[in-house]
Amino acid sequence: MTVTEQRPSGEVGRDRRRKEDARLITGRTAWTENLTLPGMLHLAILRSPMAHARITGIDATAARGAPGVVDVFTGPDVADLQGSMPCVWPVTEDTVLPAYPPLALDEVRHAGEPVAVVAARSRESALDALELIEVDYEPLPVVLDMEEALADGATLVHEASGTNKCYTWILDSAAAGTGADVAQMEAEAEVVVKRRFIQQRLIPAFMEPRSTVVDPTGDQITMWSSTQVPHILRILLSLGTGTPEHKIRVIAPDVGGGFGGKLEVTPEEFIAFAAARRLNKPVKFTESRSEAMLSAHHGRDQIQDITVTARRDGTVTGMSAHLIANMGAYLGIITPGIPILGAFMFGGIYKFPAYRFECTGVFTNTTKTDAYRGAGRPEATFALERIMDELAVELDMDPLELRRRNWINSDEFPFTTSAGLTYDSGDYAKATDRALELFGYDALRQEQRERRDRADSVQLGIGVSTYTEMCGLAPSRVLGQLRYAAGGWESASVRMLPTGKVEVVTGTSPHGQGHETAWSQIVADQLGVGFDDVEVLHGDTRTSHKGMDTYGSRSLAVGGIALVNACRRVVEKAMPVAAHLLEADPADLEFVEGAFRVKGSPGSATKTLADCAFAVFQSHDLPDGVESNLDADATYDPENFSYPHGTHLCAVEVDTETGRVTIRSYVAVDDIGRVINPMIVDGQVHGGIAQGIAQALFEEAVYDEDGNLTSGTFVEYTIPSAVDLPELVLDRTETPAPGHPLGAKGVGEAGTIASTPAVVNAVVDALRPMGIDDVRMPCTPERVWSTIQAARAAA
Ligand code: MCN
Repeated sequence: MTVTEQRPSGEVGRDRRRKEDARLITGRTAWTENLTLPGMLHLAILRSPMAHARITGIDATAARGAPGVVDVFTGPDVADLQGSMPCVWPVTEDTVLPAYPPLALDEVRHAGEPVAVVAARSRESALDALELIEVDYEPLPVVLDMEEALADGATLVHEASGTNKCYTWILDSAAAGTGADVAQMEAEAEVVVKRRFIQQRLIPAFMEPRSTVVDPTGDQITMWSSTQVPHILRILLSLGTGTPEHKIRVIAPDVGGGFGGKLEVTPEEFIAFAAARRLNKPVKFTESRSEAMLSAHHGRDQIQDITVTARRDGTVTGMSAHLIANMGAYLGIITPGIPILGAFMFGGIYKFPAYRFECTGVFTNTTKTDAYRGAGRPEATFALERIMDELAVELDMDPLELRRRNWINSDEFPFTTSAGLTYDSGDYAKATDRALELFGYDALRQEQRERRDRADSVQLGIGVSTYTEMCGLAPSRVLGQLRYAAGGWESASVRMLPTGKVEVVTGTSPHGQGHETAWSQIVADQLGVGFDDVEVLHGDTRTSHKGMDTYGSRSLAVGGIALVNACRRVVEKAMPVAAHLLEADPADLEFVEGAFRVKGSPGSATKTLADCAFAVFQSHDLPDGVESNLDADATYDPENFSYPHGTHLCAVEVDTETGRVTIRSYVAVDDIGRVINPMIVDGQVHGGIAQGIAQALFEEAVYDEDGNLTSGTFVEYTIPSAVDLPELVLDRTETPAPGHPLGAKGVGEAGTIASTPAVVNAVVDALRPMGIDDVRMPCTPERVWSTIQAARAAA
């Protein structure tokens, strides 16, 4: 039998409006917050107003007597029930893993930490009663600055650990045997450029705040949660609370965005789980926007000391990245691992013969950090692309020329970098040439010269970012080497219904990415069924117990292959049935254009999968050994990551009198291999770029000196709206991924990773004649203006 690549209906590669959007956009769906169960109680959480304090007393008498209140409890009240928050990525053998009780026991370590819970008949009653709880805090000194936290004698976030250092993780190409020695390169270098970059702290501002409903009254305890990771949540709830796994069912209904912020197993979920078991009643907890900003994990927050070495002719010889990464007060499920995801990317698309990365994770009295779109890779790409521009200035070269001289050429793949990754494919020149064509690079440079010559108060800057990234998280073997506790495989099940319709159960857990649509397109082509004949089921551990969920732009690169493989198994299973129906030998059949026929005989009788599905349903007359169903499962674990790449170009106008930055044009040419749904991909790139621009120009989480979050609402924490964003010009080149049956690479984070350095490089480029060689993010008008004033004062 021959199963060739199937594209009979040409669904793959076609713009398809997203199936799920009608219900998502109109809100006619079961968001967790919409769920109401009989007898359900509402929870409200009292949070610490202090960044560091001992709890010396809690008096909840008045709250307990308040109208509608059923229960008030604190950490010690549920010490046996609440379990401990897990971290599944201790990156070194000696990573410090402090105890992390969901509800504080006797000390709070960041503002917003949960201290007490009210369960009441309505949310309003629960919130009102919170105000009646008296907590005595004995303030303790706070440590917020990462370098201060690492200094001798620093205030300790966790006294019992004896240190604020969480870990130090090193990747050295000389030691690993993947490249030369950076120290030697630095000693011999003709040019050395060093820079410190600050990755400010960001808040993943998902549209739907987190919400959890727990029903303990059935055979299983059922939790609905607005999460990216229902499968991971189930196993960690089980391990964290000692509840048998088969007695827990987790459902992620439609989820209103996550951006990494819901790649978490949260104290609030554990608290709701404990409350439901304590009260033996269904409970609901939905956070307010302020709670989300204060206590859902934050992202980025690194100090990056970068050194690049080169020869005068522009050949780079070494890259070293020395990081301090803020963990916050506690560890989320993968907090220590976030910088490590970037560790392999500081060399980007360039041939650095020597490479060294060192990161120290540090505890401070702040909200914990964890994944935020790109997780480690935007930070790495930013530092690399910024310092490539600084090196170009040092060498008096055009920044694009420097990149061209050093990038991996298309005939050099597969290419193993000095960081130890093997990039499978790419064509950096092609993407860059296309971007330049769309951007009008030469004309913009000309205009820039003219504005500089006439000392125009509005200067033009041009920013370049040529990137690659490792996504498609998997492979399990590599994750294991990095001490990540779980695997990276993904699963898919295809159920052929008797009438030829198809149900797909995927282990991915979409929260805005449109998997129902893209998976339907893949299945339609693989099985020769209609796009509308496919139903995609996800996010319920009762329907699918096998899944690793959605993050790290992994769903298509890993889950998509599992799906293709499952479809192929369906076809293989149907082959003897079709042969029987066609009265042919199975060895003589082929499956093309969605139907079985005798090989090489177009126009002859055919049987579709629907014919076969009905025949097995009847099972009146099947050959011996043929099962009465065509269902198939597949689990896939790739050998390698997925490596999308591209070139983003940005032109900004900077008003040197006011500091205002306006993006004049933005071109992104991405290469994500073959595209399943161009419309979805454009949406992913748009959203991704918006978030990258947001880091460059708008967003920053700020704490005051006492550890209060002063950017805790959208008034102080500025997320850009559509009017703040430029018209984006998008295009793609297509270098198929060799290891993927459809040739596809991931796209979910690419826009975010590429865009931040493109924008900041443009801002710095505009101000370069003033002697400015860096502007700290976000480049707000105030910060740009202050930088200009400082430069003028120094001149
Ligand atoms: N796709 C495609 N062709 C390709 C690559 C992808 O058609 N060559 C499609 C896929 O079929 C899928 C979508 O693009 O529908 C994204 O695919 P993929 O790159 O596999 O990423 P994931 O589905 O694993 O999504 C995770 C990624 C991440 S890590 C973040 S963060 C993020 C993102 O997706 N968060 C999002 N996009 C988001 N989009 C929305 N609306 N909301 C979020 O929270």
